[in-house]
Amino acid sequence: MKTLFAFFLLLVTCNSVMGTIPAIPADVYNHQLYYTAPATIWEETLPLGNGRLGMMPDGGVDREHIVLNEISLWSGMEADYGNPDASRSLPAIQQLLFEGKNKEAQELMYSSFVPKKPESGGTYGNYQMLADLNIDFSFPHRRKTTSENDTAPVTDYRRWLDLRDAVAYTSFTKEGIDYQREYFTSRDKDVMIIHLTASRRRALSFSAQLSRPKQGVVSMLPGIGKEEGTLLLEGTLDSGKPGREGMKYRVAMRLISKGGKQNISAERGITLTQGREAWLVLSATTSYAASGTDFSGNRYKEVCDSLLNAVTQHVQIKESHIASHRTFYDRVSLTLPFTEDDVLPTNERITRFTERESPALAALYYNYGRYLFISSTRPGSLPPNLQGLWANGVETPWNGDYHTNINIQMNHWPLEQAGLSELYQPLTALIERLIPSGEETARTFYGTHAQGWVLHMMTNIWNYTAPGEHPSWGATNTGGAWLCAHLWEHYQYTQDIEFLKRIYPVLKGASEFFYSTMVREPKHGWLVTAPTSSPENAFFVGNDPTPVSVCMGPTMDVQLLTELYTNVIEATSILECDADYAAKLREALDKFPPMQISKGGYLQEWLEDYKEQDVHHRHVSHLYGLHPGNLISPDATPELANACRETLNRRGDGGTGWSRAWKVNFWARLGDGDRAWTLFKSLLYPAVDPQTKRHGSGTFPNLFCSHPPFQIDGNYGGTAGVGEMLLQSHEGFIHLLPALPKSWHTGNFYGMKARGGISVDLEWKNGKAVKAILTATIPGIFHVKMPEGVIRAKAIIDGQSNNYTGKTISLSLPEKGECVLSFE
Ligand code: FUC
Repeated sequence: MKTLFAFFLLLVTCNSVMGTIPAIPADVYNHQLYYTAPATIWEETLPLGNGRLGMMPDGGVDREHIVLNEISLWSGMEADYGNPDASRSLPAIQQLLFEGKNKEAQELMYSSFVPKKPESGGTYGNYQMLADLNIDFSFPHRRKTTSENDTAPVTDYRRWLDLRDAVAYTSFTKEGIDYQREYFTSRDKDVMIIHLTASRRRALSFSAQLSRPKQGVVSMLPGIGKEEGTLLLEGTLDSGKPGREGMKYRVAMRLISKGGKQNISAERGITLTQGREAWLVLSATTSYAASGTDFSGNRYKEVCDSLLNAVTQHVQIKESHIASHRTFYDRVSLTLPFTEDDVLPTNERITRFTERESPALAALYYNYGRYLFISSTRPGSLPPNLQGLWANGVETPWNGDYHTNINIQMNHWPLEQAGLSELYQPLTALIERLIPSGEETARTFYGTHAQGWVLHMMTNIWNYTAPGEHPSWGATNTGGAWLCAHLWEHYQYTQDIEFLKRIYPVLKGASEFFYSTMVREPKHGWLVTAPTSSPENAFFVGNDPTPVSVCMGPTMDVQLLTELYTNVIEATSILECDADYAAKLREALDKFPPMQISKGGYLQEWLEDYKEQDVHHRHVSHLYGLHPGNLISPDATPELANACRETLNRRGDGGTGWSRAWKVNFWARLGDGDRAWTLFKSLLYPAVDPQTKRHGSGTFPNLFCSHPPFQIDGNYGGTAGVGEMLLQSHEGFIHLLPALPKSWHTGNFYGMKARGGISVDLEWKNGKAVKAILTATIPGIFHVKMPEGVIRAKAIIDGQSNNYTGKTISLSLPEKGECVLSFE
């Protein structure tokens, strides 16, 4: 422990930022969460994960409680939700909408346009925690007592999470003995490890038990010969359908120790008496078949055993784990101005942030967002759900599912820019798996003329695509269209033609659904979606005091489908196919409604200038075109951009966690860095009320975003927001420092990616870009907007130098070609 501490101090004193504030320590605080006491709530514990397995240790001294997760552990099962009443009632619903009778249309939907069975509970299922691991310690010269009676003082307590290494630690001293625990979830060996040490012989004694609030049976497998025994926790979740078994899971734990005496029993778990060093090794599997991995039948048991065996032979796998994590984590770096508050424990840093500026907290948040993403998914796994990978109960809020009217999308916003491109695979695979179900839903809900596939506003691992059970929020049917924007984005960043070929049928199928089902509204003859809703917001029709949500052609649908059609058209031209279909889409696009500005000066959310029920509503769906879409910008559409500003001012700077995160991105796209920073501060507002301990919107002590409750989308949205403040590339050019807050006056980043296949490093001083290095991953011509405040730029490519003074710098780069840009 002492050595580790010394190393830590060395890092603190050696690093300084760009030489500007030498007295202030340093880069280590950009990559570390740390605390001086054990966690008292789960949202203070430290998340670890390898994209499939997760654990969150609380660092308790007498009892360590660790919640374990496995990303595919869901109750429920695949089921048929097709409701034939839906397509039969569709013409009547549309007619009511044409007549302005939205309330009547919504009522008719309640009785007909709903899934055959209610999707919450039942077969829809929910994401569940895997298990609780409790480790009870006894310390030398004392019998194990309750913590109240145990008066031996604990000194030098510290627990921390190193984001660079993806390893968490707890260390403390008790009765002159140093104890240290080290936790990590190995990426390459696919196991969870807890490494425990004591500085004195025979000082380490504990008993480790596995349990689960329900559906968990503990048993043990005795070791053979010298091999240690294995503790097992197994169970079968509810399928939601009587007589059908749900998903099976198995957790296995083994102890390897140096010194001491081991014992294992189903009743007492695994115990170690008077040891000095020990490793608890855990693995888990479920019977869910993801991406070709066959865990059906008993195969999952074999997989679990072989994993454990592999590890018992190689307990020292920390180094390879760190190396593997760093291949992702080290791709990007960000440094922002430090202040003296940055050395505080993370919980105090968050509290202090309400009083004083601390730009480096944004760098930590950005790094934490990248860390969480790397930890919560990986190719072959599932995408991060509403809580990423981490859930601490068997009933997870909103079923811990994949909401598709903002949440799963926001989860993926930071990904490409942060250079984690291959982590798109789980989302891509999830979308592809949804298609057969989405085709079925298209036909049963919208009629036999409906082509392609549709996904409404939520899904799960069981390929759910039907509308939600309450049409007021469940009618939105552009979830799939929005996900297609992500597939397109991946293509834009990577320019990978093979990927485009693979996803073209997905995009085309999504567009075919809308092409075959959109209708002409009677007033202007515009082509619109009907019925649908603007996610979760409600409005009043005329003087009717009843709020209603069901409508035709809300602005968000128009924007999403404009992009979807445009992307399909572009794909047909790149892939040289389907020219006739592209021509039809072009014709349809001409009949879409325009984006409208309301009489109040804000961007209109619906086709009509309805009064909304809640002016502060968390969803700001109609600004999709500003972010993450690319239909509105201060340069290209100044009037619409201004209307967006009015909308945001009216909505206010509060909202749920993810809503605040989205607003950071909106203001970054509007080029207002200081306002984006204000919203970031609102996102970081301490979520736990110090007096009542109740949870509000903002950020928990472990930097998890609070909706409330914990929802990870806000973390990913906020991470994307920090990126958007520093680098944008959605308008056909690279925009350096598009929304720099005044307090971020000096800093640097490297490794951020821009669309077109390019990597960007940048250094800035006193609010002005100084030097950039652009590296092309594929050859091309890249346009860079002259950064704010810069008069002249010099570009050096391959020893050749060129000077620029205009508005844009155009660079032709070969593959791996590098350009060094200096700015004056
Ligand atoms: C959306 C939001 C809610 C919540 C839920 C999981 O429907 O409107 O605020 O985030 O997803």
